[in-house]
Amino acid sequence: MHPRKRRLGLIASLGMIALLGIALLAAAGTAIAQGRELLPAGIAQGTCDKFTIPPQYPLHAVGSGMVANGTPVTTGPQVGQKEDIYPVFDSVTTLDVKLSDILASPHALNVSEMSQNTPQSIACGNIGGTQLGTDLAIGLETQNRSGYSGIALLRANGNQTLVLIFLSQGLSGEEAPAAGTAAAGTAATTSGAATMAVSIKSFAFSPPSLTVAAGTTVTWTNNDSVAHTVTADNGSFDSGQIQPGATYSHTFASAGSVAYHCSNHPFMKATVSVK
Ligand SMILES: [Cu+2]
Repeated sequence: MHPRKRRLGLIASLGMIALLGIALLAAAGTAIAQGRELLPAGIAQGTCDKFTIPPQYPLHAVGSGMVANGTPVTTGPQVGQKEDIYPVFDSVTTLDVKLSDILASPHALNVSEMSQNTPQSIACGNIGGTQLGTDLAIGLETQNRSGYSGIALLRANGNQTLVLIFLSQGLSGEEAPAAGTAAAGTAATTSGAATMAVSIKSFAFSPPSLTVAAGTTVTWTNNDSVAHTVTADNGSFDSGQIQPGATYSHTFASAGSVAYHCSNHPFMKATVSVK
């Protein structure tokens, strides 16, 4: 699709987002998985290809349920559909600068992820486009194959500018699930079988809690469109990057409970209990 056409479509969507305002922000917070991964954000001089660091206008970090200038909102229960939902990360910042001043020279809105204590850009948008009243909506393009993309809204408000960021991951679509993966949505599964399957889909491990007999081999299949890892919290196993469609297996020899996570997306957490 032509980028400009896509951007116009995004602006149309943004109109609704702007109208829904805080109500939508609260809803976005509830859609987030547990955990608060914070993604540093800012408006920098330059373009997404080359911008200054640190940013001229730092923004509140993008995270789950970060409403009202960095104050977290209490996340509610999981509601609505359980599958194929995409957690939305958000950020709201009021800057003490006029939007027209930001627009007076080239600026880019960049969101980063801390990778080994170094910020790496994961989504970025050059600030420009058609202003709708006081609002300018921009698309945030995936950077460094992060899978993150989204929309930012910059709203002129006198001498201030309200900046809203909505970011999600995997929105460009997923590949068809591989055959033979575990059914999703099961809270806990018990089995004495020698092999068990866990599906990685929509940025979640399914089932999130698995109970197996000692000696069982568990196979994880990545049914998402981005890479994930299966990493034991205690370091006893680590898959490395599991590309979309690929699998990883680990045999649990001794009894005990092992929590694990995805090192790319620390909010992805699950447990295997070995009896
Ligand atoms: Cu992951």
